[in-house]
Amino acid sequence: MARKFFFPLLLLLVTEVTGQTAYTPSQENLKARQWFQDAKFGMFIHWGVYSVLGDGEWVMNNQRIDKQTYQKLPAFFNPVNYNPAEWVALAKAAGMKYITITSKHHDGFAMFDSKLTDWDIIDRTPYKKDVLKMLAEECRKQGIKLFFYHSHLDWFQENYFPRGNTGQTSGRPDNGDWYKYLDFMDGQLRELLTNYGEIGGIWFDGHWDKKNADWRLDKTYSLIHSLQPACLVGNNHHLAPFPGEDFQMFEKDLPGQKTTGFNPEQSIGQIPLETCETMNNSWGFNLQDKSYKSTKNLIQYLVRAAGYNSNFLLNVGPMPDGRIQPEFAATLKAMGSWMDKNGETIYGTRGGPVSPKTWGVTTWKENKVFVHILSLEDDNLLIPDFGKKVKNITVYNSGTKIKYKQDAFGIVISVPQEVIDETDTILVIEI
Ligand code: FHN
Repeated sequence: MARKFFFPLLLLLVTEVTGQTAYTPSQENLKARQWFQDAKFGMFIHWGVYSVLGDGEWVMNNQRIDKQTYQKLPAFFNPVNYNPAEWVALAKAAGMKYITITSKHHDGFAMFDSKLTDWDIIDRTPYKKDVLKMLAEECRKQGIKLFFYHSHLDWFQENYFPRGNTGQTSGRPDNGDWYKYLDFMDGQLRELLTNYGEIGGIWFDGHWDKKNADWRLDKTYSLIHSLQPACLVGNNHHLAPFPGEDFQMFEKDLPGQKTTGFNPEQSIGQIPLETCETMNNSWGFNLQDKSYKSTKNLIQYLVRAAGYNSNFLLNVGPMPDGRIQPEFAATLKAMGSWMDKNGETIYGTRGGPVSPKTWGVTTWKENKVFVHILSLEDDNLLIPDFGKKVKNITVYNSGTKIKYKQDAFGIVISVPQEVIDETDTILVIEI
């Protein structure tokens, strides 16, 4: 077959089969992926008018509030204590390198100045300021990358029709133009990728609400990459990655784990990975949720994520007055102290040569393998052979020499009790 017909036909076939054309990331996108994998740790922020009710970000759906009633809420959203410089400084103090904030969650409310709807922070709240623009400027000033979480799912727009599994009690008419909704969504993404400077990535969520719909991902992803080629696209659809996606996220689970039921069908793709988790059990501000995870638990989550070659996106749900609750701030600062001492074993590493174990994980950077022992079962540790000759093994930070024996089967390491750290005993294998 003449070449001039073969490739267009192949492209058409790929499109038909996957609904997506083959995607070739640009050089700046590939560079951004490297940066992302090196960054390792980010702050997730779920913030919206729902925070006024203090019952999480699903309150509109869970309390069966119709949109007429829900529209009363923005009038009470006046975050007079919002200080983006403090938020960014707190993220940095925690050792975080990027922030992913909700530009629009499922309630459809735009936390930015959108010209496509008055259902936004400028037109509907007494605060009348673009909190995302303020944050974007502060992130640029303090050297933190900014990503936007943008919900595919929308409980407010009437063109989000046929509706999906949720938002059935939002009081919308039983008609609408699905492709007009997608045009509206693409229009808001154009605003976010045009008016807020360099955007590190777009974190989509909500595809799962209408799994079989024509989400026109190809068109949306192409729009994003045409506006900002380095902008990383991720989609929390809990499926294997689609073409056009630059990173893959997992929710409340390490990559490949299926402990929460969120990711039953999700296989691990060949693109950078990220897992996300809450500091209590809520994404959006929840007044009553005091089930705070310990600093140790969250540090170990971060370490395990790195061992799974994944980033860790840790969430805060700011209060309606604009403050991040003190319990979260204290834990984030404690995590930052740990990162100050041990960040070298996390930042810029990749998953180690030994697959994650119950005792812990390994991370790898240049000629060093960092062994993160999180729960040692006995005094000797067996590291299966990974094809490298060991030069020496020491305790990270102290440099204390560690006894070991290497043979064809692997490395047996003797871990003396006195070097055990109850959060993370880090050994350095120099190869
Ligand atoms: O429904 C959302 C939820 O509100 C939150 O944004 C999380 C964050 O990963 N994602 C969805 C639940 O899977």
